[in-house]
Amino acid sequence: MSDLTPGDTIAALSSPSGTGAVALLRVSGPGAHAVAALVFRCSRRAAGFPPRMALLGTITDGAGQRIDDVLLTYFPGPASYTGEDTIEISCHGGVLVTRRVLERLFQAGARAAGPGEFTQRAFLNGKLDLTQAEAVMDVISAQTDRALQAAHRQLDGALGRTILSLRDELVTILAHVEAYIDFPEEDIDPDTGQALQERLTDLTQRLNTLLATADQGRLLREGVRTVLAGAPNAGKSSLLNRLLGFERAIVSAQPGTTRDTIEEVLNLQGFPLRLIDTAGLRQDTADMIEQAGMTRTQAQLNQADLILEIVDASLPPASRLSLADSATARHLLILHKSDLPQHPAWADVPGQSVAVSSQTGAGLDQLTIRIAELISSGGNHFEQSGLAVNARHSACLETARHALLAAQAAFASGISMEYVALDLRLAMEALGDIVGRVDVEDILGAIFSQFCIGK
Ligand SMILES: Nc1nc2c(ncn2[C@@H]2O[C@H](COP(=O)(O)OP(=O)(O)OP(=O)(O)O)[C@@H](O)[C@H]2O)c(=O)[nH]1
Ligand SMILES: [Mg+2]
Repeated sequence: MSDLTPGDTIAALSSPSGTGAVALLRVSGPGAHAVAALVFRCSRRAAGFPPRMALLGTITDGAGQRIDDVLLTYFPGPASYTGEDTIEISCHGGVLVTRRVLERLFQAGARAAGPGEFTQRAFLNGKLDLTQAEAVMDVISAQTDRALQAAHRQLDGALGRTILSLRDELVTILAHVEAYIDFPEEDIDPDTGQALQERLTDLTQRLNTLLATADQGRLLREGVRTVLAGAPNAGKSSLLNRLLGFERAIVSAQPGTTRDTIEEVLNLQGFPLRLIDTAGLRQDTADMIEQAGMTRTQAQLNQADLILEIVDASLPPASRLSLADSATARHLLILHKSDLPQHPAWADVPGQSVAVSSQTGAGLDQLTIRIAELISSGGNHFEQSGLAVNARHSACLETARHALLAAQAAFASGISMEYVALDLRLAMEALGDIVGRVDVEDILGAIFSQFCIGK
């Protein structure tokens, strides 16, 4: 049927499976054009497939019978998303019709694409660096404007450029160090030594600044795990409903109403807040289901980024939350039911607190501001650069930082420069891993361009 090498050309449904007005299918690889020629009929076909022009036509089966009327666009490589010849087909968005079109593409010689394979090819063909490839998924999964902006900055290559500039600096330093290895008889004069140390310190500082954005990056990508916790009847579910703006959880005057955890996402000033309502915590229940609920509450507290501790401030303080296991989470005390007279014992509780009424809505604006402040704390570096590294970048940056510190220590101790160079190379590799580019040629190029060997 087709003379294509199997496996070279991939095809997949790029829009969600299910029913919709239109579905988009993509084919990428050296055989894309041939696949299109085989399956597509159109009155203008005699003119071939003009690049980047949508053609209205028909996908036909092997016997020439119509499968669907579609729009087909041909993107010759390298000016395509993957860098390869690509065709995009917009067909009707039915489950059966998309399946038939896809089957026809396979019949014509394409194979089913694996997850992320189009973007992987874009990376392998140098259209994107690794951070940009990751940002594609960040854009798709962004839930708030702030998360989307951060993803777009990374997709534009901002993080990749920052990493490469750090790496370039490292290459230059390494080139100097290598020169001393090549000419060991020449001692490093104190000024040069001092300058090298300063450059290493500065570089470490820049790594630290990037590493400090990891927290914001995680909160933007995964959402802020915000746990509403407190004694039964404190009004946790009422506050959840109030914040969401609809009646998500059951509210009742009976303590122990919420048994299971309930999770909903809220956009709070651009931060995706994963609000988690929990079963109220109390000592004296014999109810097995309520106890199971409380175990879940504790598990949620242990994983929380932010704990909103809710108390009924019209009553005297009873037992407060024990937050020993959640030491890393930010914490805010909510003096709830502020529409009722406050019990005097709450007047001077230590720590941050906000008075709120879910019944009247009083204090909600203040609560929103305080939550945003708590989430943004430590986010200065993110605000300044708009960059937010993910867990993978963070691990590579940590490796680079350790290697740089080791290089500095080796340099200060006066042992052979070979050891310094070894650590610098490790740091360089770790940075290269972030963007997916590791190249020894870089060092050689820097050595020969900066040093005159005949001198
Ligand atoms: N006056 C007043 N009553 C409130 C307020 N918020 C909640 N309540 C009442 O407090 C009671 C308990 O509310 P819930 O939201 O179910 O409390 P909860 O903390 O989720 O309770 P459990 O799920 O049992 O742990 C209900 O009778 C609510 O109407 C408030 O702001 N002011
Ligand atoms: Mg509840």
